[in-house]
Amino acid sequence: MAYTYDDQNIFAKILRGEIPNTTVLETDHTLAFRDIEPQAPVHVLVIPKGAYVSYDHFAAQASDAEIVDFTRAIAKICQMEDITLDDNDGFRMISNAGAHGVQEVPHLHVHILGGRRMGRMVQPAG
Ligand code: DGP
Repeated sequence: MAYTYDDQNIFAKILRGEIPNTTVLETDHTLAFRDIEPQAPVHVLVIPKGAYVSYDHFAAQASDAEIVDFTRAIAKICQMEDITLDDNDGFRMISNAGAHGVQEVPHLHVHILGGRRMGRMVQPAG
């Protein structure tokens, strides 16, 4: 099945520099920036620069270089934000996809949340 990517989504506009962001890290294939409505003391969004709508799309079709870059960027961000498990209290990582995942922005993003206990993972449907 083909994935459909809407290049007018807000993160595509951020990647094109049409909308400002507070960048945490930029690499060859990845951009990480602070969420505009943070849900925790640390709330970073990590996105690939490529046109992928969801994690399954990325995992299936991105190049090895993109996948390695994205994954290593997540490690780096956790270190930069002091939420790694080697010396800190950890974090939650979420990637919503589609209607059931309640994804608002249709460009793959991973939320990295930390700095407080996150509570139960899944809330009642809303
Ligand atoms: P999701 O429901 O997983 O698609 O989350 C989308 C997130 O994107 C949500 O936490 C708010 C954030 N967001 C939406 N618009 C902007 C924006 O213009 N800038 C930034 N930094 N974050 C945004």
